[in-house]
Amino acid sequence: AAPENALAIALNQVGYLPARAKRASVNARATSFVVRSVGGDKVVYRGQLDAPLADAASGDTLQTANFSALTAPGNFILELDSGQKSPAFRIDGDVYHDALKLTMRAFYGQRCGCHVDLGGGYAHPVCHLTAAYHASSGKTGPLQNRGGWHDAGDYGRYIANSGISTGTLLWAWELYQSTLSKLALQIPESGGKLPDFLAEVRWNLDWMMTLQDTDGGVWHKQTSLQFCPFIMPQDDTLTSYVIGTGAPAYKGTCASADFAAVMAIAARCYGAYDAAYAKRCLTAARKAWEWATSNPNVLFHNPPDVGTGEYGDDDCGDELLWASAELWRTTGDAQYQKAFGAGAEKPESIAINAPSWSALSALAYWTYALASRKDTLGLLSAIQDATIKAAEALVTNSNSNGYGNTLAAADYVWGSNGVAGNHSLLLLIASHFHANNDFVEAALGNLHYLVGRNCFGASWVTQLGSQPFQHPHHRPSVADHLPAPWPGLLSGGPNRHPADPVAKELPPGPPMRMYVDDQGAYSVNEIAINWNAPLVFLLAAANSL
Ligand code: G3I
Ligand code: 9MR
Ligand code: ZN
Repeated sequence: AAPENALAIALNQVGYLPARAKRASVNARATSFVVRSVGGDKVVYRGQLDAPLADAASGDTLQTANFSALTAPGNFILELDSGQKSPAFRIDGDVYHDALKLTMRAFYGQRCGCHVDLGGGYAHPVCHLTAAYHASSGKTGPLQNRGGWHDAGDYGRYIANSGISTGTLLWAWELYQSTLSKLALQIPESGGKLPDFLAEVRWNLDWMMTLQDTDGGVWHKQTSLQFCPFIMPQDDTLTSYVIGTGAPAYKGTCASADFAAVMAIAARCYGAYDAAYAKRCLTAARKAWEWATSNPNVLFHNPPDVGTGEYGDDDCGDELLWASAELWRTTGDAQYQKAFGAGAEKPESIAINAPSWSALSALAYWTYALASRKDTLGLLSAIQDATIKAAEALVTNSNSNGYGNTLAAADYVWGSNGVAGNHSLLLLIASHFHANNDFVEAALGNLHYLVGRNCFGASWVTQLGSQPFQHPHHRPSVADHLPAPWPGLLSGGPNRHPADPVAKELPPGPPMRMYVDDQGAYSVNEIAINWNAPLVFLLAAANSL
C-alpha cells in the first residue's frame, strides 16, 4: 500500500468527537474509501466519495469523504480505493483535551520575566527585568517591571494585542468555566489559590498594570527600539522601553480603552478567588476608562527611532465601546451604559464582524448582550440578529469551501489562522444566542482546517497532530537548536499579501497557497498570542460540548 499521505487525504490529525461531523478532503482520483482501525486493520466504515469540485481558495480539485456516521471511539486511518492512506486520527469524547492543555500552556512558554520550563528542554531563565522610559512616554529614567507574555516570535509586549488576547481568554473562562477550572497546566502557580487557567492569565494582567500611569492612562507598548536577532530571551540585552504617544498626552486612547475593558472582565473573573485583586482590577479599569473618555483621540504611531510592531489603529471608537460595555456589565453603573449607548450604532445599522486586535466592536456588542442586565437601550435583539446573520454567512462559506473552513478569499491576511479562530468564536457566541448545530459544526470546521484539513495536509499547531509545521518565526524555537519548535503555538497562516522577504518569493497563487513553513517568513509563519487565544477559546468550547 502507498505510504501515509496527508496531501491526498487532509483531515483533522487530532481527531473527532463521536457525535460530530467527520469529513476529509481528498485530493486524488478515487471513488470510494474505507476507515480501518489502527492495529486491528479491521474495516469499520465504508463510503463513497462525493463528486470532484474545484476549490477556489486552494486551486485544488477535491472530493469529500464523509464518515460522520462512524461514532465508535478508537484510532483509525482512512484509505482510498486508489491506495492512499490518511494520517492516523482518533475518535473519542476527550479527543481535544490534550490540545486544549498544549495551546493554553503555550502562554506559559511565552512568559516574560519568568523562569519558564515546559519540560523537554523547552526552558529559559528569567528575562527582561530592567526597563526604561522612552521619551515618548513623558517620563525618564529606569524602571523595574516584569511580566506579560512575549507577543509573538519577538519579545515585545503590546497593550493592544495583550488586550484582545487576554479578553478572549477571560471570555473563555466565563463561558466554559466548568471545563477550564479543571484544566491542569503545570505552571509555577499550580496548587495555589487560583485555578491554573486564571493564574496563567494573571501573569499578563499584572504586567499590563505596570503600563498604567498614575493619571489612569496606559502606555502603548514595551519593546526594544528595534527587534533583536534570533536569540533566547535572556540573551536579549537591548533596553526594553515603555513607549507612548509623545507630548502632550503620552498615553494612548486605544491602549487605555483596551486595558479598561480587560481589567473590567478580570474584576468579574477573579472576585471568587481573590476579592482584593478583583477590586484592584476594577479600580484600574475605571481610571483607564476615565482617561480614555477624556482623551478620545490620541492615536499611536511608532516614534521615529522605534521599529518594533506598531499595532497602530486610526479609530479607537470600538475600543472605547468595548470598555464601556465591559464596565457596564461588571458594575451596572449608568454612566457606562450611557457611554455605550452614545457610541453604539442605531439598532438597524448594527453589523457584526469577527473581532481582531484592531476591531473590537463585536466584543462590545456581545458583552452588552451577555450582561443579563436591563436592556434599556433596546439593542439586544438587533445584536443577536446581526450575530446570527454573520454566523449564517460563515456557515455558507464553510459548506462551499473544499477544506471546510469559513474563510472567504479576502480573509487570507496576515494572521488568517487567527481570523479562522475568531470566526469560530463568532459562531460559538451565535450558538449561545440561538442554539444551532450548523454554527457549532462550522466552528469545529475551522479546528479541523487548522490541524490538518488544509491544502498542505499540515497541522498549524506546533507539536500537535502527525504532520505539524516545524519552522515558526519564533525566536526561542530558532535559538534553542532543539529539533522541534516550542509546543502549542499556532502559525499565522496563509497571507495573500506576503510581506516578508521569504514569503515574497512564493509564486503568486490562490490565497490558501500563500504560505511557507520557513522561520524567516514572518508574514505567514510567525506565531502570536492573539492567534492562540481564539484557538484556546474554540478548544475550550469543543471540550465542553
Ligand atoms: O485587513 C486588510 C485587508 O482589508 C487589506 O486588503 C489588506 C491589504 O494590505 O490588508 C489587511 O490588513 C493587514 C492586517 O495585518 C490584517 O490584520 C495589513 O495589510 C497588515 O500589514 C497587518 O499586519 C499586521 C502586522 O503586525 C504588520 O503590522 C498584523 O495584523 C499583526 O498581527 C502583526 O503583528 C506583529 C507585531 O507587529 C509585532 N509582533 C509580532 C506580530 C505578529 O506578526
Ligand atoms: O521578528 C519580527 C516579527 O515579530 C515582526 O512581526 C516582523 C514585522 O514587523 O518583523 C520581524 O523582524 C524582522 C524585521 O522586521 C526586519 N529584520 C529582520 C527581523 C527578523 O526577521
Ligand atoms: Zn522577556
